[in-house]
Formats: sequence, structure tokens, C-alpha cells
Amino acid sequence: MSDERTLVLIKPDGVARGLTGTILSRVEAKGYKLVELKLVNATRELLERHYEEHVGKPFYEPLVEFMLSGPVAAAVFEGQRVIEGFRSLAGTTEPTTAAPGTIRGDFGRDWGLKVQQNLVHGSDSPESAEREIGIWFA
Ligand code: DAT
Ligand code: MG
Repeated sequence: MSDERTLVLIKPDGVARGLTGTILSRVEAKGYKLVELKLVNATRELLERHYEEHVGKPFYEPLVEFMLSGPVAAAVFEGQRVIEGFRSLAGTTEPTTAAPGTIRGDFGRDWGLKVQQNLVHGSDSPESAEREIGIWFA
């Protein structure tokens, strides 16, 4: 059976804080294979496609603005159950309560903004992974 793939984004807060290498290194150290990597200045159009499931939510516009605020490191990792495995490494959405030992738990906090700045994105299903990889690596 062919290996699963996931889209990993290091969001503008992670890149600006100099955590790109640290975060990628955790994913590599877990054993997943890095197969694509680039630094991107996202456009609003790209982000509207990427975050289409969140249109209309109160944090949607702040989320798009945040993702436009600086470069994003976009990566594709490969491996058995990598979608689930990366989300486990990332931790839960809210950095305040994300478990210590996870990326969000170790490096994130609440800044009192309208959107949670939580360092990373990871696809949540095989369907979203293929859709998102198609958007970021067209
Ligand atoms: P995740 O990134 O854990 O998959 P998500 O897809 O539900 O979370 O939301 C996308 C991003 O939007 C998330 O990483 C941070 C932000 N966000 C989600 N829910 C939020 C909320 N209730 N308040 C503020 N920001 C939120
Ligand atoms: Mg999500």
C-alpha cells in the first residue's frame, strides 16, 4: 500500500520566531519523510481556498490576515498514518492547553488576539491532505 501524505504549514508566527528548523526537525525525528518544502508568501486567494471550511466563522478573517502577515513554510511529509501522527505531534488547537511535549504546547501561547496563533497547520484527513497539497504545491 502506498504511503499517506500530509500538508504541514509552519505559520507566520513560527517562521518569524525562528522555529522553522526546530519544528521540521521534530517531524523528521519522529520518522516521517520530508518530500516537499518551500517558503511561501501566501496570497488571499490561496488562503481562501485553503481555509474554505472556516468561511463565516468569527475567526476566519483574522485567520486569513494572520496567514498573510509573513512567510509560511509549506511542507509535505510522508509515512504510514502521518496525518494522525503529525496532528498528535502538533497538539490541540488552543496553545494554552495543548499538552507539553507537543509543538503547540511547548512553543505556543494565547496572545489575546481574535485568532489563535498556534505555529502549525496539519491536514485532518486523506481527502483534505490531497486537496491542500494541490493548493500549496500546484
Ligand atoms: P486546527 O488548526 O487545529 O486544525 P481548525 O482547523 O479548527 O484547527 O482552525 C484553523 C485555525 O483557526 C486554528 O489553527 C487556529 C484558528 N482557530 C480555530 N478555532 C478558533 C477559535 N475558536 N478562536 C480563535 N482562533 C481559532
Ligand atoms: Mg484544521
